[in-house]
Amino acid sequence: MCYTKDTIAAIATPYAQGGIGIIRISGVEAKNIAKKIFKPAKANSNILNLAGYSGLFGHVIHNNKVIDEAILLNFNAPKSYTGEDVVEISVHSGLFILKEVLRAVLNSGARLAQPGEFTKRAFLNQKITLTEAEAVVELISANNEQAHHAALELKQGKLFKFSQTIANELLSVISHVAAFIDYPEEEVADVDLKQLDEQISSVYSKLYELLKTYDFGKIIKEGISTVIVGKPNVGKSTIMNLLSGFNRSIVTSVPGTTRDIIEESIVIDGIMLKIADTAGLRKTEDLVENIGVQLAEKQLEQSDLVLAVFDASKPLEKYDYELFDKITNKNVIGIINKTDLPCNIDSEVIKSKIDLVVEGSAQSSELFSKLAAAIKNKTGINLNCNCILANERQRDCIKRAAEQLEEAKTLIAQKQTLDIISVCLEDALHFLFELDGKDVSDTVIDNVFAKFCVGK
Ligand SMILES: Nc1nc2c(ncn2[C@@H]2O[C@H](COP(=O)(O)OP(=O)(O)OP(=O)(O)O)[C@@H](O)[C@H]2O)c(=O)[nH]1
Ligand SMILES: [Mg+2]
Repeated sequence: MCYTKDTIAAIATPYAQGGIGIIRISGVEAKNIAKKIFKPAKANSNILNLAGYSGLFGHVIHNNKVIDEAILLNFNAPKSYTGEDVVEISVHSGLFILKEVLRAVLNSGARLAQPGEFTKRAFLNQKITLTEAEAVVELISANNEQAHHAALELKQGKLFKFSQTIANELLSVISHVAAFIDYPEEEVADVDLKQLDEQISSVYSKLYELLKTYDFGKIIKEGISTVIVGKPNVGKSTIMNLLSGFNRSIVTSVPGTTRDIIEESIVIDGIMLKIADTAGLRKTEDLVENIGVQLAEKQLEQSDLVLAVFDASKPLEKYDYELFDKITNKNVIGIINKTDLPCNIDSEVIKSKIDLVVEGSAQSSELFSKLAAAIKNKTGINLNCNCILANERQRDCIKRAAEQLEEAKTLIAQKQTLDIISVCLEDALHFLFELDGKDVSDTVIDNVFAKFCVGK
């Protein structure tokens, strides 16, 4: 497989000013290279004899010039991130220092690591599975509690274990069919086609459930697309500002203030929303506002969650009723705003149209807590749900495996021979193995690790 044994190095921390920057070296020559550029403070210390997980204080010296004070950390193979000998040199994170230390390391015999090459070596040395390696990217890019939770589960092998259970179930079906085909004279139980169909359906339904998690995974990473709608002046922009925690939208007492779509990403109780404030829905002769209203209607169609706002101080009117029609089949939270003013609205009508309604004033933080609870309730996000597919590659493996099982079921229905049916079952198993990096081509591996940053 695509594994070169040379020693690689890279800056493992962001290339930016900061407290500490780390240059990571991995490979058989790691310690020899470090020895050439690192002078321990204690003269009798020898890098080559260092125990694993131990460190030394000293200086990085190159071309007889001190570059910086440094801490050298040593990891002996196979007990390191990559499974190889690894040395990490921590210095002050200055752009010049980092570059000079890296140059010193490269001049002393290391090669600059490619993006993701450290993690790729960890995979090739069987320290982690392919899905765990992918989890590293997810962990680094997680920007909210749920995305972090899902990434951590992936890293801890939840998907790997789940896919293994499914693969084992399929394997036992395949083994039975194969034994029956290959050893007809032995006492292998008959393959009952109805039973075979049921066994395949059982595996298929697990794959199908897993496939559904992909969209969920996307939502928790990118945010639930949410729109705030309602007729003009009901307080949509005030709610936008309440949720985002700053004056994102302009608020005035003039109906028709918001025209463009105003977007913001916010995290409420660990749930990420990509929220859009929109123009008030009404018929208008104003050219600019009219465009805003059209944009709002389009946004409403595309969004997964709708916050439909009503003004408690005014009776329901035509535009409110039109809004009810537009949101019939959507995931909606109704908000009866401005309850600090004398009430003139028939809130029962709203509650008969929308199953989850909160009431309050966008000018008070109480509405924020009520909305947060409603959003949690509506989005049904459960941090303890089963494993989640993290990327297109993983989804593709599961999808192909499921397609092969569907094909096998069709063949059973057509009463085809077991030989033909078992080819589909074996293909399905191959795609399940591919998910975790068994049976996987170099191109797939290269693609996975190309998504990493240098130094990871
Ligand atoms: N009393 C009271 N006034 C509110 C409340 N929420 C918003 N307002 C006021 O209502 C007016 C309209 O608020 P906006 O947030 O601009 O309303 P909007 O729905 O975005 O209006 P458009 O962008 O014009 O469609 C402003 O004067 C707000 O200060 C509330 O809960 N109580
Ligand atoms: Mg507005």
